[in-house]
Amino acid sequence: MSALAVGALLAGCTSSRPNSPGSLMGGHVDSSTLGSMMGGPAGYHFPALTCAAPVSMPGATVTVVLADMGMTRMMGGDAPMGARMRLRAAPGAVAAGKVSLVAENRGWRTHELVVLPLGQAAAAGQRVPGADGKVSESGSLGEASASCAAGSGEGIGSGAVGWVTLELSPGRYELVCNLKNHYANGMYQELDVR
Ligand SMILES: [Cu+2]
Repeated sequence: MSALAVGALLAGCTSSRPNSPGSLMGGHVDSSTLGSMMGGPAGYHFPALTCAAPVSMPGATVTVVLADMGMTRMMGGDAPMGARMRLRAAPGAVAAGKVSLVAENRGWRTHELVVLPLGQAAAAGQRVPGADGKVSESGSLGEASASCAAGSGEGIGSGAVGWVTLELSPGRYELVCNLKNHYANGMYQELDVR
């Protein structure tokens, strides 16, 4: 292997770590970082948000952007395998205690945010969905799946925001969207709590 190829591999390695620990402070995401979180001008649409989470929420705030490359708000939550969709959380690491997760659905389909424990040897994205296109939610610590409201519901509609405040112990967690085929289509990211 040439030195050039090694350099390219190393560069690829360092630039493909979306789960590397971020700042322990704050969770605000401005529009410029939103673009990079979503991978740049890759065809993702950003419909305007129709509501917002409470201005002041307990503990550290993690902003989770849910997005897809759908074409219309009438698509609902079901997605075929291979549909392009993403879940991006920032910061990727927070202090233990109260953690407020704010899930912004910037996609055209319905999405949700579920917080699952991540085992010592596991990595985000390794869960195997069942025949229903969903992964097991065993051990779930909570979810934001209501439109313009806290806690669980019928899913976060396109352009809506859902939020939840959880008490998280130090450890590794996996943020997932568990609507049919969404996990397999890439809607997961590790969250580290210290
Ligand atoms: Cu989803």
